[in-house]
Amino acid sequence: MAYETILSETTDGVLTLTLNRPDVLNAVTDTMLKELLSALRGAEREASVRCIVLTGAGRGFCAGQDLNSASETNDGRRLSVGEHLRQGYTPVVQGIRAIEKPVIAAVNGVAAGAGANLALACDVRVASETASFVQAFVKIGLIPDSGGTLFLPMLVGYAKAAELAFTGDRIGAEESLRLGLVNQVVPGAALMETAHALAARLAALPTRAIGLTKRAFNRALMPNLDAILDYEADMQELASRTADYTEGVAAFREKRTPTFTGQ
Ligand code: T3D
Repeated sequence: MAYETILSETTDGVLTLTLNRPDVLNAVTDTMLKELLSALRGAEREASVRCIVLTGAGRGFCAGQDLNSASETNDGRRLSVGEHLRQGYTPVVQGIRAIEKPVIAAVNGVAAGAGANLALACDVRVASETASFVQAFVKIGLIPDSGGTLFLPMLVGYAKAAELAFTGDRIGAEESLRLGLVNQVVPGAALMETAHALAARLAALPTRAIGLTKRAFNRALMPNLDAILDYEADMQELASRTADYTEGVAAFREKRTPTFTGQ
């Protein structure tokens, strides 16, 4: 199937989805969210797909929400941030967690905001030496969404999660490995070969058993995921009504340092 914002290719039971807006580090638009969801649902139905790899085109993995694009309903009404999360991001995160096939993030570069948390929603992360993670939300007055309030502390522990979420500091691949955010770090040139080799290996194993294992991990570790995504949307709605959010987004667009007032 041809998409506008992602590339999709299946080889030997492995579906590779490549976020494909490299000029903006694969920042997320509504079209991209719809296409990702459609690709995940297709992969769920298609028995010949037995493992999925998610990666980004160019030098970035994904810069999170496209801060220059507005989200609208079919009748042209502008969506609130909370509504946008519920309609756009939540189904994709739920889709990654619900599909009973392994999903590997091949993190080729910077993963920021919701882009970082889409990577964290995956089962396994292989990172290139140039990969980095940024919980960028705070820099525009927002809270970690797309499951970040669950996945981040689950992977790195609460103290480090709080530090990363509160500061918005960018951490590199080696630090991410040390913290347990990624499974493996490899040279950039070897990233896709390494991710595909792991994917091909998993695709040749008993898919049903792996899927049931994933379902059991979901139950053991993330039984409240739906409620957490819903609560994040509520909190993000509140955050998006602050002056600091308006200032944060304006500063990003104007390429200047924001001045936050705490309001
Ligand atoms: O609205 C809702 O529904 C709420 C949902 C929220 C979910 C979220 O994801 S909120 C968080 C959104 N993302 C960010 O705040 C990250 C913004 N980007 C950055 O902080 C930096 O770009 C990075 C740390 C990711 C990378 O920095 P760097 O120095 O490697 O690259 P750069 O020069 O900043 O970016 C390269 C280009 O991509 C640049 O465009 P230009 O100047 O070459 O024309 C930049 O503007 C563009 N870009 C990067 N991120 C975004 C973006 N354009 C639109 N939206 C972006 N998120």
